[in-house]
Amino acid sequence: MSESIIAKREGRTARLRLNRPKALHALDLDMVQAMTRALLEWQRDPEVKLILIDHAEGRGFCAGGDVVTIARSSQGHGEAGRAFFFHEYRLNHLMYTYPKRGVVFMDGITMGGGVGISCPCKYRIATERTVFAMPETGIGLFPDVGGGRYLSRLRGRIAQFLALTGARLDGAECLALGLATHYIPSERLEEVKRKLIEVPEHVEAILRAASVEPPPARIVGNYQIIDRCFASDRLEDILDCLDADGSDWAAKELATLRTKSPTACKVSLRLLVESPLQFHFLDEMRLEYGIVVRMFRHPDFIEGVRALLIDKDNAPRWNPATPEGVTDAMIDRIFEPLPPAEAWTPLETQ
Ligand code: QUE
Repeated sequence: MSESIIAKREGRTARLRLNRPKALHALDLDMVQAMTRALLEWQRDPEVKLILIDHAEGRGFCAGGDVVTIARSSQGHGEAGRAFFFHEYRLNHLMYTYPKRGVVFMDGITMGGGVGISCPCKYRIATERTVFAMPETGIGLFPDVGGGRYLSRLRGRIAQFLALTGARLDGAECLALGLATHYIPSERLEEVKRKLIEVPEHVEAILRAASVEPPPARIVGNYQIIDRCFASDRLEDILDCLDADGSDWAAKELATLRTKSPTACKVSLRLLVESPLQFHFLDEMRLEYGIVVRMFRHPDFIEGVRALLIDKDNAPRWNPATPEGVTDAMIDRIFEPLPPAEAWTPLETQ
């Protein structure tokens, strides 16, 4: 049993605590499998009324997936990458279709894989420490773990903005966008968790009573410019619009976008066109898995992880280096369905 997940029944509440503090609780394959095993057991247990998800002592909540290990192994046969994403997406799908209510405490950094285990929960708690982002285009990936679905359901063109720039949202912004359901000061969380464990049936009343009015959500003031500059599904149009805008905001976002992988940006834009056409979450996961199998062996992923997480020089050399260098045919190939024998499938034991 993995120590990096603490899975424990506490009365009629079942608790999953992420416990890999030295990697900001980033998910590795062991953690994904430990969470899956626990959830499958609790699904069958009529005594379990509520799932509580949080992180153990120290900074949280979950920085993403264990991309350093995957990037290192992807230069070989790539089996470790395939296995990780396959099982991570199975966990995401299990949570999305789970028959019991979940409460997640996004009390700190909640990025990538952390978003994938938060968004399926019915109750999503933001605090003054929440930092929510899908930053994958910075390492040559795209907003996966269901990101295509969660982002594309947000208002206006927020999805394109968040997916391309990897912009960080605070707790108040998460609440305004509906990514969080409650805003609770972090100093109240211990008491809230204690009450949830005491009377899980009262989850809604407990969360409502502990919620406070958040500070103003800054992103609301940028809705108009986001909708205008990110209106197109073509990366080149978005860059042109930001360039022509002339505002400080647009200049800053343009500079950010230029640091991202052009291939990953185009893949993300295409995903946000395709995701709303996916009927079931299962279809979304199958689509994303096909893409990620191509992307985690693309040189941009290995280079992005090197530049941002290993060498930390923040100077990735993308290939192709410019949006014009990434053709529609290249993106088409990344979106081709996998052969049936290699395709993603959900857990069968539900
Ligand atoms: C994009 C990502 C990740 C990221 C940075 C990105 C990601 C991830 C981490 C991360 C951060 C700190 C750690 C760690 C991992 O950073 O998925 O182990 O200590 O896990 O731009 O997708």
